[in-house]
Amino acid sequence: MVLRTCVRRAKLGAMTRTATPHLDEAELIWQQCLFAFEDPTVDAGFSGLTRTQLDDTSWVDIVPGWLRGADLVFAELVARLPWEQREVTMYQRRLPEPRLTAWWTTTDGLEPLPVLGEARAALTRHYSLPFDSIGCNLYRDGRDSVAWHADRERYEHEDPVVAIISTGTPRVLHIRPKAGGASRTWRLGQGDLLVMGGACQHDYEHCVPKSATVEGPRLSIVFRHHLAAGWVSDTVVS
Ligand SMILES: O=C(O)CCC(=O)C(=O)O
Repeated sequence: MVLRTCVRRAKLGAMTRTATPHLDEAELIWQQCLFAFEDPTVDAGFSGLTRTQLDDTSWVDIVPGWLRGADLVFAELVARLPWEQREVTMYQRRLPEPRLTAWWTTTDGLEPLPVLGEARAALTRHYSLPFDSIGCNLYRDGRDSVAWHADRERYEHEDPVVAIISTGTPRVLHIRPKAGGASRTWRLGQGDLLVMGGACQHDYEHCVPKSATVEGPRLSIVFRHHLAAGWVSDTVVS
């Protein structure tokens, strides 16, 4: 109960912090509540991993609860990252993206939190790929979303692997074949890991839809590889 109250208060403080450029409420509450949390860590052994083959060449890995201490990571990242409001191209118009984003690559120095370094190292080992960028997405409530799209690094890499950790309020993520056909749905909760691989970014698209029933914020942490040298931060929505 103490933990839940601390997280809720830190979330509220953090979400309104734009008006308080100095010592904000989230930071104060946070310092008072640190004792209530376990240190965040990831399961470097990927126990509980299940792979779903979407077809012969595309797959999705899921590890429930891969990030432990996800509440703490959520509150720290909401409070500390330099959130930006980007624009997206939709229906040939530039519109505010319905979520906030913050980016990190290895060229920026240390990861925003040590556990993100741990996660990056574990993913790099497990998938034998140099994960070198972290994109964080803050869905403030159910009105925020990301529309159907495939990630742009498919233009650069044959089979990019994209790993997503979810924190905060659970949301669904859909994946559907670009050629048409049924979509698959995963409900991603606290600390769950979803990894898209194989030809997924070429042959499938994914989205986090708006939801009339979701009230709380969700923060996703997306790891990508081979991007530090030339990151393209725009999202094109189909
Ligand atoms: O937030 C998510 O789970 C998905 C993020 C995503 O698809 C993207 O940023 O390209």
